[in-house]
Amino acid sequence: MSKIQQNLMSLQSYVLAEEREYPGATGDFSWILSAISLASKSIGNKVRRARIEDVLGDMGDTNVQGEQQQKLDVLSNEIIKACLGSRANIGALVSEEDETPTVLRSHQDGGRYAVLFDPLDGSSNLDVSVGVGTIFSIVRLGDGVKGSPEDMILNPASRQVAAGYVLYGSSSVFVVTTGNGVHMFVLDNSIGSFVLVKENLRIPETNKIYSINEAYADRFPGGYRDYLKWAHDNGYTSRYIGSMVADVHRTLIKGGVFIYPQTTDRPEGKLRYLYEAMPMSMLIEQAGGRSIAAADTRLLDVKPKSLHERIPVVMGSSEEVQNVERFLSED
Ligand code: P6P
Repeated sequence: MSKIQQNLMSLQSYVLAEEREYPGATGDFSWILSAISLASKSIGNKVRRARIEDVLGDMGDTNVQGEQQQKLDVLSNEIIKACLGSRANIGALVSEEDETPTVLRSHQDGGRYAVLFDPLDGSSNLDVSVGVGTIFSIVRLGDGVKGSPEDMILNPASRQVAAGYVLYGSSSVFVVTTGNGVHMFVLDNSIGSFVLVKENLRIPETNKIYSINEAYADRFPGGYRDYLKWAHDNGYTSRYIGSMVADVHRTLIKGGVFIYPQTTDRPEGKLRYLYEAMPMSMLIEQAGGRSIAAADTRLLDVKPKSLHERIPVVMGSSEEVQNVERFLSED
């Protein structure tokens, strides 16, 4: 791959080149990722022109999460579903914005994958131009699994086979893994393509940065409070943007730990398992980091029980996650 790497390598050609290394590969991933890439270019444009096209602000409606829907949440959701809907190997779409899955085709009719996504994570930050993003997970539906799309997606035979996000920040950054390392692409607007900027990205083993909303500290379980006290006494710095994609991207690039714990008023935590924590955990692990939901509990080992369930998150550099875990296990 290193020879190819020296040339201009687009996301599409990279995934196709990677698939050619697997004789049995069917091109499924490139077909789905190209739809996500197309959708993200369109969403990125909307985000950048939000103030000009007056699509900021809320819809005056709430989503299944009970959260105020932003106009761009709805717009982004429609864009992704329109782009993915035409891919013949997708059986179902699960969106943070929709209570039930969008069923496209049965397993028998070729629907071998489900795509789970948060169309515009962090959208409440849009009106202050903070980085927001799209998070996605590609789940291969278990062969022969029967039942509703929810049953099929939650069936243990179904498994996450690819994950990624697009961060609409100072540039549009597409970070993806298909289980063979983490690769980063940046949108080159002059050619309209995501071009490879980093192959096999590795998260730094350690860095004294923690990312958590300390305003809720009084409501965290004691182990988190003890960890924060230790971090304060050991020269850590705090970085918190309040947009998961931006906070996790910084953690992936610079190292450190991103934490969203359970609290007394949110006993399961705030972040959604299937289309936020699960894809981000696959990326962090593929980059050499760790992701846990509690002490001695690898997040990806937690069996999801419902599509919109929430889960506590501690993810980042392996050493930094271990520092948090030490205090959680004493809890
Ligand atoms: P808080 C954005 O609303 C989001 O879902 C994530 O992107 C982000 O990490 C989290 O919520 C921020 O939550 O409670 O700190 O505002």
